[in-house]
Amino acid sequence: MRIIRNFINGEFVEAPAKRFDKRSPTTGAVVARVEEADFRIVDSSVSAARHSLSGEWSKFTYSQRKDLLISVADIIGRRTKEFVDAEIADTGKPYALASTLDIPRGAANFRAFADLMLRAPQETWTTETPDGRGAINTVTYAPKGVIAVICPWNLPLLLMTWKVAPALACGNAVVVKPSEETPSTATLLAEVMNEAGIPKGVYNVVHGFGPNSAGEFLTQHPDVDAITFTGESKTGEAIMKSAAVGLRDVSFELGGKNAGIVFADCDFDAAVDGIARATFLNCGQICLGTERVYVERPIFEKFVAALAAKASALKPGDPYSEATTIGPLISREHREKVISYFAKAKFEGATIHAGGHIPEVPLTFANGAWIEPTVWTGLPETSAVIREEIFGPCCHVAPFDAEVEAIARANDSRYGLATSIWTQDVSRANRVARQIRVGIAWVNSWFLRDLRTPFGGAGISGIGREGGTHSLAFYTEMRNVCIKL
Ligand code: NAD
Ligand code: 6OD
Repeated sequence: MRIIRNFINGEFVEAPAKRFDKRSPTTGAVVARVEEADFRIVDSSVSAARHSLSGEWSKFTYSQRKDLLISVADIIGRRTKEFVDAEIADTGKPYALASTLDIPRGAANFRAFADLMLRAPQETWTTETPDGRGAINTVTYAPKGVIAVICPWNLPLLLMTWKVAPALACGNAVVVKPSEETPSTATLLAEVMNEAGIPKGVYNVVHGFGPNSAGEFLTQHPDVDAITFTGESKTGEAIMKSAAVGLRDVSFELGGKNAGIVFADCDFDAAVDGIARATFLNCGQICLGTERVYVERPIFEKFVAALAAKASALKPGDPYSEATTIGPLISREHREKVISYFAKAKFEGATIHAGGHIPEVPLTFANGAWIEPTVWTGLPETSAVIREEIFGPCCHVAPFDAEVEAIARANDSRYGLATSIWTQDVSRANRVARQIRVGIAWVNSWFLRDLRTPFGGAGISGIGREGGTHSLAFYTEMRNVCIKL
């Protein structure tokens, strides 16, 4: 049995006292035993990170840090197969997805942020003074210190490296707490860090759960300077309470209940493909995914039928088979949550156009967390299915008659992460995009990412923005140096 260990100060530490099982979402079988970090282990990871900040790491120039991060990207590239296998073991996602999205984006994150400090905006201001001599102001960027990186399970390597890469580029040290569901790729990345020559203590990994476990021990640790977190909005509230003690900075990427808006003048096939991708990719477990779709009435029925056909065509199965186009949910526990929304939709009288059940799968997969991709219509906007984040491969589709109505319905949510708008009228696209209260509005696309842009959410979908030089605001302490002449 594979044993997954905590990684502290450049070494894997043995801590067999408390272990938990990691089960495969495809078969339900135990695939690894994970050593859970107690407070003492978390404390030593934070000490190691703190210590590294005054060692050789602090002497690296920006260019040297850049070279190291490029090496990390190169090694992930060279070891892609290992990373893909690890991600599949933890999540069950199809090979085609892990090998084209998760792992390449993990490497791309290091490339995108490697030269962040070399691109930091340079500001100089001359200030008038009564004696006429004046002063010169410059802005410098110092590392923030020890950063806690708390990660979810849906895109494990992608989302973790999206935070670790800028943190290291800015000269910080990190302690990563991957999700208890996906401990493998953060652990594999530890090997890569050593291989690339990242100094000891700069990258640490602790395993465990949230409350009363590694997550809470880390976020409550007084020597952590800042917390970057991706996960549920409710968990964000708990972490914010921990961060309040000692007034630590937070950056939060949280849940979504994203609306797709499809106008009758759209490229119909592209819109159906796009909304299907936004709803079903990664078995619907993407925060940016679309669980509410509003379609202009003239094409409503045709659109629902086409989307339902896409849903029904998805094939669950062996992640390594080319025929497999949808994986399982992350766990049986998460499936219970998703199924509870299926029951609510049925109870409230939804029309089910596709899915709605646990699918028939071969015996080998009978204990996995499989679920049918599902499309509903006919629910009132007050329905829990339309208001709450489900995080499964399902959406409700409703007709609309006017642009203002579509905007109002899209905005009728406490979440505010993303939207995707489908129309061939560029003026309308621009007008609508500007009125939807979200962090990112895609037009005729979805999850098309440029890593230089600000990424984050409005409302309960997040706090702050990361991406490109916007990441400097969180990962550095900006300092104004004022020199009186
Ligand atoms: P989660 O909030 O349950 O857990 C995320 C991480 O937080 C895990 O590592 C968990 O162990 C830890 N944690 C839980 N409670 C904690 C506590 N009290 N203190 C410290 N750590 C704690 O989220 P999840 O189920 O892993 O992921 C799915 C959620 O993440 C969805 O809501 C999804 O929308 C959201 N998400 C958002 C984004 C984004 O960019 N906005 C990206 C991916 C996922
Ligand atoms: O693409 C990204 O940088 C990002 N943070 C994606 C988030 C996906 C949510 O599941």
